[in-house]
Amino acid sequence: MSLDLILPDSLVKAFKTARHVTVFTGAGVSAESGVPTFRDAHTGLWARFEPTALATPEAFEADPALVWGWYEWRRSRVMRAAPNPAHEAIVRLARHVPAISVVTQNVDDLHERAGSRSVAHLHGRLMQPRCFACGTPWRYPDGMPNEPEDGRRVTPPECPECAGPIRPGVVWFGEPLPADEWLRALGAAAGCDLFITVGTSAMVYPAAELPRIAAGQGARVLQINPQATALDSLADWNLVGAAGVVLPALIGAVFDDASPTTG
Ligand code: BV8
Ligand code: ZN
Repeated sequence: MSLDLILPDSLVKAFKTARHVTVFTGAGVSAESGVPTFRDAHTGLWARFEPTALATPEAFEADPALVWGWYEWRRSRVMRAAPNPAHEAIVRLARHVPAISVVTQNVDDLHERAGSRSVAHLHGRLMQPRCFACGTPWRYPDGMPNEPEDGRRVTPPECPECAGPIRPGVVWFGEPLPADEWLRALGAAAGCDLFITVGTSAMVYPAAELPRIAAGQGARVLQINPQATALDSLADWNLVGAAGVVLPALIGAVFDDASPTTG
């Protein structure tokens, strides 16, 4: 579906004069790929659990099969998904600006599958599991996990080094962010002159600090989200709509670089 966007001149100018653009994404950017947003991911077996309660080391210790099952269900959805026009538009944007940084809260690999390079994953990567006890990296067997629609408990595999349980390569609540990725994200927020926040409710910290750090450093802030968020008042521009529709139309309109889907 193509969208004829009426863009404020100030926004077009901000894009055309940008030296360094930082794109900050959340679950909403993967929603149109069929990957449930964090709030939508607790259906079926997990419906009676708060996602912020499930995504904790305590929940994994209390019931490893429940939590591992949840992540196998989410991994099966991510592996069946494909990047959408929002992911692709971010790749195209990189061609039109001197410098771009992509910082995501998403644990899926759709930015990379679309072609984005050196994406900072603040909350880890679903595809990089490791041992809960000794930290030894582990590799999933090839092939798609075949998880029932409503999910099921799955006993975590055993670590070949210490026989401890394998855990998903994500950052759980109460756990620190990976220092190198966080430092890269801080640099991207502090060093950009245009900060684009796409598809995030900006409720989880310290990630949600990044838009404020960017604005505090004088960057202009563009928000793309179909719903209101805590960033509405911080943003210089709020484009209300789905990322997979608004982003390609925006890049098409500003840089006359229409994607195959908006031609
Ligand atoms: C830590 C990985 C310390 C796992 C995730 C300050 C204040 C208050 C609380 C805290 C604070 N500092 C720390 C905390 C505690 C906590 C926190 O923030 N709690 C919240 C709930 C208040 N933070 C932590 O625990 C962090 N760690 O602080 O450690 C420490 C330091 C040193 C030593 C020891 C400890 C770790 C946080 C990371 C948790 N892991 N993910 C997993 O995925 O299972 S967070 C997870 O939830 C996601 O990664 C993401 O960050 C968040 C979900 O948010 P969104 O991505 O925005 O998704 P959501 O569903 O909320 O919204 C979707 C949005 O998209 C909506 O706005 C919707 O309108 C929009 N949308 C929908 N469709 C579309 C769309 N937009 C565009 N297009 C569409 N089509
Ligand atoms: Zn181990």
